[in-house]
Amino acid sequence: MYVMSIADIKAGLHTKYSHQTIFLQATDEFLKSLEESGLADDFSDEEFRRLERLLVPERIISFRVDWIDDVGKLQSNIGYRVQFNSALGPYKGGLRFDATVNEDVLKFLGFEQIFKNALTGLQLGGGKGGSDFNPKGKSDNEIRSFCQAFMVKLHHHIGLEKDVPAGDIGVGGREIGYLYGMYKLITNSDEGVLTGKDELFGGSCQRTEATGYGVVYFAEAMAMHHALELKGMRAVVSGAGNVATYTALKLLDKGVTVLTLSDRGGYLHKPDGLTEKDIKHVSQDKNKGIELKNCTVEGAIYNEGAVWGVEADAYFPCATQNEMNEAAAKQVAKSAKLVVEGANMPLDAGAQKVMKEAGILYAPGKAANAGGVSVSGIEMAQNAGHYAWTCEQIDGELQRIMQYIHLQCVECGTEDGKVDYVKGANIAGFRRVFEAMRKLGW
Ligand code: NDP
Ligand code: 2IT
Repeated sequence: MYVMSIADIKAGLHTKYSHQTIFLQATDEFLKSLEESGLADDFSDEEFRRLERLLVPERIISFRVDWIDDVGKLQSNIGYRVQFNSALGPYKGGLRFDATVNEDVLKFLGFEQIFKNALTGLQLGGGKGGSDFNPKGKSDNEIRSFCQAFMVKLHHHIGLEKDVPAGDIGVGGREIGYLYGMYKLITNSDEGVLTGKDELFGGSCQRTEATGYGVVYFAEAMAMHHALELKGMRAVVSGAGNVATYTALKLLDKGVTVLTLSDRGGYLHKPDGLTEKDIKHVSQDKNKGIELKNCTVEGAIYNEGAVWGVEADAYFPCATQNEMNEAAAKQVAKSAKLVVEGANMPLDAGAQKVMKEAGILYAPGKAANAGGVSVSGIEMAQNAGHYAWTCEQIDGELQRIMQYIHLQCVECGTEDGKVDYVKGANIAGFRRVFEAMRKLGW
């Protein structure tokens, strides 16, 4: 029997992967966009078959990671790499180290990454990996021991023209350094197989800042397209990690008042606006493992719970998936003009619906947070050419790519004069990957 509709494909996924609810949330959103676009109305059987294939990872690798903690005890975790789609180039996407990591979470992230990477216009396939290793409270020695053990297992499966990992939650510059150090030792090669490396050994200027900066460049393009100005707006930023920090700092540059930062425990709220010094101070404390409730920022109040009750003009969820639910979105919708995702899928399906019904300008992560992987792509190009670009060149290229992604969202997501950025991003990304799969004979 041939599959003849999107509804059949969706039903098939829900039957087979009923236990993978986060992955299904991501595929449901994508299939809804495809349905709304009408693109599949004339699909042949072959095209439906190809669509089914796009929804199944090309390969999932999982492995045990054994390491020794500071008291000499043998510890074990599970490591993964989801190599989702390589139609456009080598698998590319981050590694997440967090207690919540499992195959479901990494399949969702890998799936999102396919379309995000397609939108950048670069030659990048989609993948994601990581481990349920919890870095919280671990010593530097334990982090290094884990990273080295993880790479012993992962190195078989990655390569410059095969699969190029980077960072994500729990994996920053320090972890990338330890991972890359082990890769170099095992393989006796200096191919830049990871991105987000230190500039001392092949890293790119501005990769650390790229995701957050890109989020703001995207927000700026969105605002401009709708005759709004970021300057003078008040913004709520969630998270206090890499993406949140550089989103907040770039917002300051643009004349936006940044009211908040948050972590798993609660949020810091400074009604007069956090200064550059405040944001850098919080970031330094967080990098030392200090919780937000113990960070002292003059003029700021710490509250437990989620940040979404704070009134603002623009909201930048930069922490994690499903951090904003429908109830929170209703609070946000009271004052929001813009909601721009720095994290991957921070709005759940109910929250997305609220934004749509309220007519709020809302950009999904796969479009707005693509600046990180874009500069990763530029890092790969620099490594391949054995030459470092200047920071000015990289920032210029990052701005160009974010504007190009915005344009694609407008082209594929505009209906009745309104831009549906979710539909625009899904459809523009999909077209590129689907066409490549066809031409490759897949
Ligand atoms: P970091 O580890 O640097 O920071 C993560 C932040 O999110 C921390 O403040 C953390 O709080 C908070 N957080 C994590 N899990 C939860 C949770 N369950 N509830 C509430 N807060 C939580 O990660 P990044 O900044 O790199 O990543 C943030 C998001 O951005 C992720 O969705 C990631 O996939 C996405 N992203 C990252 C890119 C990158 O280049 N790094 C690129 C594109 C997207 P705490 O400090 O308490 O742990
Ligand atoms: O979600 C993401 O885009 C990332 N974590 C960055 C991926 C990358 O390869 O730079």
